[in-house]
Amino acid sequence: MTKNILIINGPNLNMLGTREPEIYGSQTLSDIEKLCKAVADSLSLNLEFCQSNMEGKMVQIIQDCRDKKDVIIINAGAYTHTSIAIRDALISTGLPIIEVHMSNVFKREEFRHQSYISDIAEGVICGFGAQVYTMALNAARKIV
Ligand code: DHK
Repeated sequence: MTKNILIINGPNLNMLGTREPEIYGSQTLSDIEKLCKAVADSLSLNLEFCQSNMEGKMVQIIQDCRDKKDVIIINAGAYTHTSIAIRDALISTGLPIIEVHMSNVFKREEFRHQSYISDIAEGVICGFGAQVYTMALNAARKIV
């Protein structure tokens, strides 16, 4: 049966393309979505791709994954480093989680080294730009 994957993006990731391109590259979120859809198709995965700047909206989207998705891939943006609510929502789904970051957060400010998601994730991929999303899709294919 086809597996269902959610890729959820947090705050400011809608600004990709113009936002600090030296860190995040020049691709827009829509470019990345198209790339992910193509890779998901090639892996026979059913993909939903979304973004929100709002923590509560992200919590709701994550809660709604229960019994509907098989893996959640999340780039929670800055909420990675602050949000116990998103952590608790991810745990409540009981689903495998893959955490991604486009930048290598460990080469950056110390506050980005802390994550409320890493210790509940199957794995963490960071530092390879837009490719982290396609790497995560390949990893998702292997764990479900
Ligand atoms: C994206 C963000 O918006 C930051 O707040 C994180 C992450 C890093 C990324 O690298 O994709 O610290």
